[in-house]
Amino acid sequence: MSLREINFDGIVGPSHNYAGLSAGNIASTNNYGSVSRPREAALQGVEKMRANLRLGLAQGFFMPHLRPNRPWLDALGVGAQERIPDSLIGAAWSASAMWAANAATVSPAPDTADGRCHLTVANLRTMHHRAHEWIETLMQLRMAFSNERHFAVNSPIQATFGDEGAANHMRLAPRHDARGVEVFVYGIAGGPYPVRQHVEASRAIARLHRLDPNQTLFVAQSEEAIAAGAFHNDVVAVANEHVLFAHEQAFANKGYFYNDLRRLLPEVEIVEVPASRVSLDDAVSSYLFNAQLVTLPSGGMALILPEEARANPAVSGFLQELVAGNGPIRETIFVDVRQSMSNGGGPACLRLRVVADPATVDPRFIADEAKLDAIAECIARDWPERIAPADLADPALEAEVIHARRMLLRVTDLTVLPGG
Ligand code: SUG
Repeated sequence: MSLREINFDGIVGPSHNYAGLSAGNIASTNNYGSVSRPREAALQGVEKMRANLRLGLAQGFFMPHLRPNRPWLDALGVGAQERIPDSLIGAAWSASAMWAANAATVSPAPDTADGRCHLTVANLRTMHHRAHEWIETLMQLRMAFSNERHFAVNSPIQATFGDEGAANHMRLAPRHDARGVEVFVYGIAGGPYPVRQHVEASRAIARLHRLDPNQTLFVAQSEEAIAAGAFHNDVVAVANEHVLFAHEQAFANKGYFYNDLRRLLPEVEIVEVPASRVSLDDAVSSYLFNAQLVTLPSGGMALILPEEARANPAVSGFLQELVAGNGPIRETIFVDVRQSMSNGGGPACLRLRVVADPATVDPRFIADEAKLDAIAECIARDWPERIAPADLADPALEAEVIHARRMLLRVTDLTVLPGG
């Protein structure tokens, strides 16, 4: 059994659009009403996966969900052929399942009492356009990780407590396949914005995953970070193996947190970015921390960053110094995920990390070059080129996006999913 990190990216669905649905997510709010480019968005995502494969990283993917979500609308009393009420149309059409970091919280096998990798699907209850994702996410995870000798897939935490999955969870370990420290980050207050991760949800997940309480930390996000637009912790911090890369203002009581971390993992390296170098506003607009921090097969670590980070002078100046120094992060790689970024989703939002032996995962969810070629071909042929807000009411567009996704399900042999 060889455990390694596999990044599962959410393929951007054909209904990708800018509906301004996420208060506290500045990009989503600012781009409300813009014309989206679903084909370009999805191809940008495929290119990111392709680049990661070429780095020698293990790559998987999840399917976009059935949108508009007619079964959900049906349960809300909107008949199959009926016009969708304005109050529901954005949520019904949202392609937000692309942000796989919000699909689930994952505790790899070395951390759990039963030696299995545990996944708990996120309820995403705070934003109503995301609160209906978990049903199809659960189906896909139960397929991808159906091998019960190696995986346990839990249904979501009751909606009493908000849970947004891996975006608020970090794991630090000497190596991916060694026992680690799991850090659950939650919100208490966020100025004018809703807090999306509740500590009670995090505690429940830690119990359900049978984590060792002595190896588990619960850390509050700072209110200023949430107020500046860090609606998830992964907008201001990212961890990989023994490295934590974080903004100075990410956490409420960082002194306690860093002390605990150093006690539990003496080899930890904390790379903190001072606010005097990169302000919270620059961190949020550039998504510096929404990078994938990965260990390359050669041993060093690289940050896979959005182009927006290179374009920001304060951030790119900092990054140049970072890789020139003697720290653990040796390389920066920039990717164009602008369509996703315009809704507040950077490279790290688009992926869910699972430490597992790829041979134990359903191969339909594992990427290789040939499969990515076939997926890209389907997207280039069938995904709409653009969607303006008014188009969402068009029955012809509805038929087009349903057809496009069905074609993708055929290409990937996943027609058992809804709408297939
Ligand atoms: O939940 N945006 C997503 C972005 C999620 C980013 N994920 C992580 N940080 N891990 C959100 O706010 C915008 C959709 C719209 O407005 O049309 C949206 O849902």
